[in-house]
Amino acid sequence: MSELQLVAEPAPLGFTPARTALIVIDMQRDFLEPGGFGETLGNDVSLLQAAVGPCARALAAARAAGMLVIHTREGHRPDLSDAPPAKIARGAPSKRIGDPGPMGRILIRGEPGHDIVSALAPLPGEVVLDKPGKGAFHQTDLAQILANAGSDTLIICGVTTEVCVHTTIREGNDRGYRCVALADACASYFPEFHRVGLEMIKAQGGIFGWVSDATCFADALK
Ligand code: C5J
Repeated sequence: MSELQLVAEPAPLGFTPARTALIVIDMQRDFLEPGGFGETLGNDVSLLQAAVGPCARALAAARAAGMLVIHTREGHRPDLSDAPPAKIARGAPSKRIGDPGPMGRILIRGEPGHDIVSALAPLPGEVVLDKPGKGAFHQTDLAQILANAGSDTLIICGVTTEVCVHTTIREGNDRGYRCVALADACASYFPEFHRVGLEMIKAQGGIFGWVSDATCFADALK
């Protein structure tokens, strides 16, 4: 497939599907469902539901186009050996990382809460990347996977806009990728942070990326 045009801000972006990856960030029960990490921090997790439908739309379009699809999950080893003490100790959550909760231990790999929500379950053959930090490049093999695939453009969606989505886009931009956030397929516990987070990406002529949405992405691939 040759170069396609994506409607985006601050400017349209040409992209080649064979050199583009869709990265779905942390659409896990721990962030989206009651009783998980997000709720222990005092958040209204229902606010993240808005991103599920648009993420599904983006996934369907990318899959139909045969694009590289990557799902990330934030979480830690059961023995917490990869969890920085400063991360575990942070704030005053109702439960800390590793504590037992209704969906198993909070933010621990292999527990039910660590799973991706069923509506966005990875298909066999799709990359599922476990990351201990906020960014998808930190302590993962994402850079190698993208290099092997010849990717130059990253279409990014998931949660939360101003934390794991932003960290991944900022580092992806520094590593030379053209990074696009799909606005409606991202969400935050803080609607204002979501709005301003998207503004930050595309300000100053696209200081570290582009902003589009799931419908524009799907339309570009039709
Ligand atoms: C957070 C994330 N918010 N996936 N993680 O801690 O954005």
